[in-house]
Amino acid sequence: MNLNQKSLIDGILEGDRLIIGKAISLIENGEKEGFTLLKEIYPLKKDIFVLGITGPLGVGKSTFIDKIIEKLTDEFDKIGVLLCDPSSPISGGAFLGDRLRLKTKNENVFIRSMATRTFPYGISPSLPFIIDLFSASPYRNIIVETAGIGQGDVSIKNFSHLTLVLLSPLLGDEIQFLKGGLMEISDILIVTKGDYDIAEPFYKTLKNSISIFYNDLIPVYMISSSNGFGIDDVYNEIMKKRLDLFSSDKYLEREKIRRLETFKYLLKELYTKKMIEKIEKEGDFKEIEEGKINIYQKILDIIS
Ligand SMILES: Nc1nc2c(ncn2[C@@H]2O[C@H](COP(=O)(O)OP(=O)(O)O)[C@@H](O)[C@H]2O)c(=O)[nH]1
Ligand SMILES: [Mg+2]
Repeated sequence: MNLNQKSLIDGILEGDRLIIGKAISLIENGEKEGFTLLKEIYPLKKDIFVLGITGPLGVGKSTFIDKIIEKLTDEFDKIGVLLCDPSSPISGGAFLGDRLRLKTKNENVFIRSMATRTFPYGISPSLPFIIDLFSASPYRNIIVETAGIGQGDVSIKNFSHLTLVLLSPLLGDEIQFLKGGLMEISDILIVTKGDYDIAEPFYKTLKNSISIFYNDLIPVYMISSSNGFGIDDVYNEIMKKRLDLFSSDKYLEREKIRRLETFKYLLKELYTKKMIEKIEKEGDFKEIEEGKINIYQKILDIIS
């Protein structure tokens, strides 16, 4: 470990915001230095709590987070917020609009927006590694907002300890929700924009469906981030479930999943990338283009 790395690690352990920001950039850029850093801090990790917040674009995720941060900062010393912002499919650039919704100026809240780039999932490509980074820092109560761009968002379940699914009465989400596998991942269901008249019947129908199909196993709430309705109830439910996690085997079970999924994710993201680069370097791409290589033979050679 060189001096530079040592000061990075010390900065992360101490919660130095500038250094954590720098470390995130190293990881996001896929630089080897970032992964060397992760290797060094892996043994220094402590228990982390990741609250995943998902639901379609525009449902009110960021606005809800803004409300819930106020309460979380009363309870916990430091809060990390990771926003997976949808990237524009045309320009490839991120809107980074989520950041604008979060108004907190609290020094103990670390907020980072991360573009999803052209990544097919609703999470940013480096999110699982950044969660590991945070677990060595004092920011060990983390909120993650997914991009809300499609079915890929459900992958958040693999990396969070508690998953909140938000649905808006305005988007006709019920069908989308039933189709998209969101039901399977939700620990708490939240109907947003409760200040609209149509919210109440939507909420009742949803609650009814949950009681029929899921035996009331998933709690359902209605909130309004505009007038504050229901926010306290959701907060109390989160805290209740958090306590339940830590006082049972459930936390360890979720951690087992998170560790393994993070490793598989590393393989998918980095190993595949390296393999493609290697094959390209060897000049095989040209021959593949020209039909000189039997691609199925090539794959058999690689995997055997
Ligand atoms: N009326 C009303 N509008 C809301 C509420 N929550 C969010 N919004 C609005 O819905 C839009 C999308 O909210 P945003 O939090 O960015 O959604 P996200 O894409 O899920 O993060 C914004 O214009 C918000 O002001 C709410 O409780 N009531
Ligand atoms: Mg948002």
